[in-house]
Amino acid sequence: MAEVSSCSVQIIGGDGSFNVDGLHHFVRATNLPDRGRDYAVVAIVGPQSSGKSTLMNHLFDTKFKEMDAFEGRSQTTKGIWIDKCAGIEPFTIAMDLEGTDGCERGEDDTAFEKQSALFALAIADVVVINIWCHDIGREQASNRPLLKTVFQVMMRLFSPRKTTLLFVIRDKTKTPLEKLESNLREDIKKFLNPRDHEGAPLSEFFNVEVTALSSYEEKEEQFKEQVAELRERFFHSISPGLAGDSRGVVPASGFSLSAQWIWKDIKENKDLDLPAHKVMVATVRCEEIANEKLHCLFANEGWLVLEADIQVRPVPEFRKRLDAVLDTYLSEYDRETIYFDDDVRTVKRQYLQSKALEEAYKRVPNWPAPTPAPAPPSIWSNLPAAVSIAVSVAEFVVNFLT
Ligand SMILES: Nc1nc2c(ncn2[C@@H]2O[C@H](COP(=O)(O)OP(=O)(O)OP(=O)(O)O)[C@@H](O)[C@H]2O)c(=O)[nH]1
Ligand SMILES: [Mg+2]
Repeated sequence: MAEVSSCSVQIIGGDGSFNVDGLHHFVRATNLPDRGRDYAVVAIVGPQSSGKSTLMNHLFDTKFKEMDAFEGRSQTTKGIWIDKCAGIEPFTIAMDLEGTDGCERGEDDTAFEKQSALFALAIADVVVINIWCHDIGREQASNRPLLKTVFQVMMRLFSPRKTTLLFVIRDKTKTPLEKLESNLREDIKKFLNPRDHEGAPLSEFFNVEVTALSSYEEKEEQFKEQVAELRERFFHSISPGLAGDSRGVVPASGFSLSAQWIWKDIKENKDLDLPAHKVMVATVRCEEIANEKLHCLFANEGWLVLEADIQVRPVPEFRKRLDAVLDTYLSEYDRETIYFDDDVRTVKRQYLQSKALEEAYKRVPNWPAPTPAPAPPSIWSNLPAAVSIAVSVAEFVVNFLT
């Protein structure tokens, strides 16, 4: 069962269930929809009990649950949790994942770790890969299955943008960072199949960054200083910065929907086509916003006065006054949909316009029958082929779900 705490929210339970209410609660509490494209997501993956939650909490002042060292080493984070990074601009969402290789799930049950790694890669701008320093360059290291998972699932992801993989090496030794970094890059190469993505280099899909931290348990002061330095890199991360480019980012008001659909596809073992997802999200959100505007329009004082007037006498310039009210809501629609796909928002704008006129004619029986309001142009004729396929899939999914 999904849990919600006052600070952080478990959006995916250990059983793979999606906590829709919890995510809505988080989105509302943080005013996320107002951020437009001005937000970033940072996720952390890594072996169980490797200090992931501890690092996130120190980096971002989040409140993820950490293991109590005096209780012994066992699984602490279950499923996937999110929290707001405190004091970081732009608005940044921290995502804490269940550790990999935990004995709780057993050696053969790697389904959840693959699914959650894919989710992190699909949603986050920066994926922190938390690894032990002593594992670098070792054949039987605990980071092996993790790296294998990350690069395997990457093949199922079609993303229009580069994600940043930030390797954080924990409990660094005296070995210089340059040396560790080159060993790590050698390790990574072993997981890349030269035929994957037609042999394109890793750098085409990811920005790879490497950093190292002293042990929190042995050298707490140094750890804190280094974490403070690392934190600096998350300021203005999207302009452009650590988070890379913002191509393909879903506007913040579509984040919740997007996360749910991506998780659903992952659970159903589908390849993830993020550009198509973006269009699906745009279709649903633009239509929701258009319907909200319709609702507001017919509750608007200007419209109500006009509607009352025309019931008793002819109103000169009725259409002009109706258009003035409608324009207010069209402008609001334009503002609220600005970051969504242009083709989709144009189609849904025409839908808003024609629905508004249709409804106005229905409510004003004395009004001479107008030439019928133009039917909303077929999405098919307005959109490029790839987009229209995605829109129709979206509409199918929406119809199916509702
Ligand atoms: N050696 C060492 N231990 C650490 C470090 N940071 C945290 N720990 C300890 O590691 C234990 C696990 O910490 P968590 O932050 O809960 O680890 P986690 O990776 O989130 O664990 P799971 O959520 O169960 O996967 C705690 O006892 C921490 O105090 C570190 O830098 N080095
Ligand atoms: Mg944890």
